[in-house]
Amino acid sequence: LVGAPGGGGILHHHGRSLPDWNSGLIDIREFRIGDKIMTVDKRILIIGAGVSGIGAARLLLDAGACPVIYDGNTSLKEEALRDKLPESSDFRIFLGELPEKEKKETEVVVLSPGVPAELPLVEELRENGAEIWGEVELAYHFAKGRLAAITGTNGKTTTTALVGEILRSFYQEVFVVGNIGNAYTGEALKMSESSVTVAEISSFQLETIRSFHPQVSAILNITPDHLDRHHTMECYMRTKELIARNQEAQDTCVLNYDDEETRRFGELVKASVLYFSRKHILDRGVYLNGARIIYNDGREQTEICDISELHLLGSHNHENVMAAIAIGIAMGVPLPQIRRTVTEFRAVEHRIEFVAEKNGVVYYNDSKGTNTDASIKAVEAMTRPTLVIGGGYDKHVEFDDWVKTFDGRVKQLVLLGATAGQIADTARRYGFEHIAFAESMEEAVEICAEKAEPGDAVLLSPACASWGMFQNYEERGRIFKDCVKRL
Ligand code: UMA
Repeated sequence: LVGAPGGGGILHHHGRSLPDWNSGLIDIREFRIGDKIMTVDKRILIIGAGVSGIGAARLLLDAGACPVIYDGNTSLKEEALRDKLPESSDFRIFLGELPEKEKKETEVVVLSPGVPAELPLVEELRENGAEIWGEVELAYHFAKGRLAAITGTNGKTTTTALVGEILRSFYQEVFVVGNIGNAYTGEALKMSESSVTVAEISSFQLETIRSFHPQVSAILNITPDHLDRHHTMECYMRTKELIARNQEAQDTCVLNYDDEETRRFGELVKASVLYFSRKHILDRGVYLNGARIIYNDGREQTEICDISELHLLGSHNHENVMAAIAIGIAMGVPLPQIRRTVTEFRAVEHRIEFVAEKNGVVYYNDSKGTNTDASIKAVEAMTRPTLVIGGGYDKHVEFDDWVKTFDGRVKQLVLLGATAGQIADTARRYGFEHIAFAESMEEAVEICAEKAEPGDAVLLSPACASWGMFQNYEERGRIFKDCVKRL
């Protein structure tokens, strides 16, 4: 467990180091004066003016600070950013270059998750003595009530959304925040002691946590992703595990028993572990027995539901449901409410989302398939001959495992983006020849519509992030849906 409480320091993995970016973090209470914080003259720099940066700026402004907002993207419009923040508030914005004076005077840096802590600018600020905070860590300091935090390579968003619904079925004041698209900083000040929050937390966000301490944590699975940012699988795994680093014996850590890494991690955590499993009958935990989802509290087994009652496609989704059940139980929601919610819940947008049926061809939007593992699950969930639209930003991963699942299921591959060539080469190596290339999503959808026959499915599940062609996977998914609707 990297940088365990009190530990700090640097751990080495395969020659790569995973520094504790936060060692020596200033205690936020130093900033508090009455209800206001940071009225003392701390100079706070927010890096990134996206969802997180704007959330962090709003929080800091509400709390009485005067932050500086910086974004490296010169094509952003200062006016548009100002419109997102309270009118009369006191902040400054820099786009493109950050003046030397600002670099020198910055005392606290708040990083957006997309900004690597090893970015030269961040390094420079650290060397100048600035403290590095993540946006999640900042939010956590102001948040109140109980917290469940979910990480994992895949299934995070579906599980988080489902847990949100489970919590709403029982609690009054529920917040669903984090990587799901709703900045944690944007909600933290609205919370009270009776609030319950579920946060989707990515590995990017975990890189810069320090005191973040959820009462319930969950790691759904760990497969290769974001290796361009975390460098090695080892670093990526250790980063994911940070979600439980501050947990104590009275807390719960929900883990996937079928994933060797997360099962092993269960032996190391201080929190009480609640496993879920699709493949094993558990003495304690949530598991699948035939088609029935069972909860065993260590004494008795209770059937929650039958998987035929669920509206989510694919066995990976059965895992997400079991994880959500375990998290719901650990958050104190009674079983009847959990049962009702999981059987009513439908797919989240961009996750094997049904779009339309055109000329007997069914179109699914799985734009959230931003890595091979997610896209393998989507391909495996298809029950018709399928045309897949794939490719996108290059995260330096291999596509072999994804291509191997095509056999007998995928009849056509339409590729776009930076990885198109690499995916095509991989597919050909496995004897898959039905490959077309497209310059835009519109062209990709048109090619599919032309080649598909009644009874087929078209699946957008790129196995890659959207960056480079789209702002984010949501934009990619919406453009896909618009193209399909226009057919
Ligand atoms: N920027 C810089 N310098 C850099 C990198 C980025 O200035 O080196 C600027 C960009 O120009 C841009 C801004 O930072 O204007 C974007 O910041 P960001 O990339 O952190 O994105 P946000 O809009 O703040 O959204 C982030 C998450 N994005 C990422 O982690 C990349 C969102 O997750 C999340 O929903 C949101 O915070 C709220 O918590 C998206 C995501 O793709 C969905 N996550 C990855 C995933 O799920 O695989 C981790």
